[in-house]
Amino acid sequence: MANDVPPDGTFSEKLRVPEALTFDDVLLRPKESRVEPDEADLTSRVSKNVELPTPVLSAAMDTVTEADLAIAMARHGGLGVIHRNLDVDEMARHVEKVKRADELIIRDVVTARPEQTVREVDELMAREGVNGAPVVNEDDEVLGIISGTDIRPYLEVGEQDDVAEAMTEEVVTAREDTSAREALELMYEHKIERVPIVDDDERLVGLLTMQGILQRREYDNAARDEEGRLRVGAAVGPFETDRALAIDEAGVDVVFIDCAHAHNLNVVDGAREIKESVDADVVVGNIGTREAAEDLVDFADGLKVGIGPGSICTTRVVSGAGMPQISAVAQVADVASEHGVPVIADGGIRYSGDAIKALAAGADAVMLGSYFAGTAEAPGRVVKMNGKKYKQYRGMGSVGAMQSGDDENRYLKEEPEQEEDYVPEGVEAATPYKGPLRDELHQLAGGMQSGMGYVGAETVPEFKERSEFVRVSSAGQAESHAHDVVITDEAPNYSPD
Ligand code: RVP
Repeated sequence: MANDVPPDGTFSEKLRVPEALTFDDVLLRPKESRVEPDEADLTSRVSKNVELPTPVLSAAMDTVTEADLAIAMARHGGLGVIHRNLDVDEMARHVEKVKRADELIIRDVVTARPEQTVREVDELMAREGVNGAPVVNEDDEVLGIISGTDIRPYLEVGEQDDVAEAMTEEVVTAREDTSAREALELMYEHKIERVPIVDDDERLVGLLTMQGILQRREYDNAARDEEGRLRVGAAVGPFETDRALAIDEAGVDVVFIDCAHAHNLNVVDGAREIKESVDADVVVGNIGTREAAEDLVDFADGLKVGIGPGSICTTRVVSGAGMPQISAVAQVADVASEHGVPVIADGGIRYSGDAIKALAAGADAVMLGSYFAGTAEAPGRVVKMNGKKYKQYRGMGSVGAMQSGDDENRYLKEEPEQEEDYVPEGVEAATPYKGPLRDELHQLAGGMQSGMGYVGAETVPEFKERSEFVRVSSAGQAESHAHDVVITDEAPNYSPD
């Protein structure tokens, strides 16, 4: 009855609901600035002990992050998070591959024995992808070094001589504390390309190569650990302590507890147990509310935010639950920042502008899936449709991803007997092929720096402090995009939805 209608028009207390906002609802308010965008420093933390030059993460999805993409991400300042649709040993190998990719001192050295034949060593080096190997005895003492140049003349004349015959006996070695510069000087002086590293008993403990040193120089903005190795993250289910221990042992920098709803209290217990078992930092997610943050800040090294914003995610329509991403990030960050716990905004980021808005809302770093799934380094084949190149991209809660994973999949309710039994919360899709990751990350970081320039902030903490939002109407949103024109040449950082 009309008399029951309260003055503000709501019919029920239940409908007095808070508003929640997402990326397109807000813009950064431009402010007085002397900051040139290329001077803006994006350095920020993803977890209590891990800082990145570019606070951007690639999603733990089976069409996004394996070792190759994680290597490229870390070389350009970000962090790849290896997905967990892999068996534990294989996953540990992906982590090790990243950690070993740019090692200054190679620890896992390919060696030869003096009694091996030249042909055997040639085959060994081809298999391992190296062009030289220290020759050691059974006590690992260095006797010589053999390279492709030593071997080739023997192979030409079809000789089967042993390595002792072909190797260079005068080996220039160095100690563990040799710097890259000293090693280069040694190599220059002796016209060599590799220097075995030996301990006080002259036993081989590693190898420095010219290629390794030069490669390191090329990536001067890389995300590295204290020993100079590339950083890497990897995902585990909330009850997968064994997987967590295996990747921790393999040297992972950050373990990501990967769950669709980390405010499930059983998940909180599982995550706490994993945190107590590993040395690496532990980031817990995903969450989307203040209360969830309150229940996790006492042990988590980082919190990951996103309930339903992902491009391939149908959680909100399937379950009816979710939280628009800017509001979710802001709520979690309010709590987390008081406890010094970094926040990662995960999902829904289409443009660099979205990424920097996430930081303005309080995130310390951002995670993206679709943005990187089309890069050359992402797993999967390039396919051609209507003359255009695409790569597969699918939600980890899609039927396909659930079928190829184990029963710890974050979206799986119970082990299904047939395809129709799955209740997916994600779709399988394709995304345009984009070429090398480097160019994508460059556009993303460059756009984020522009945002810092408009707000007048030189560092991320300053940006978070200074930035303010304005609310945008739907007319304002339309005005933001290219409009009333026909785009003739696609920009590298913009394509209309
Ligand atoms: P986007 O960058 O918008 O493609 O979103 C990627 C994020 O989506 C992931 O990091 C993850 O949190 C979420 N995701 C992954 N699979 C699914 C799903 O199937 N629902 N959602």
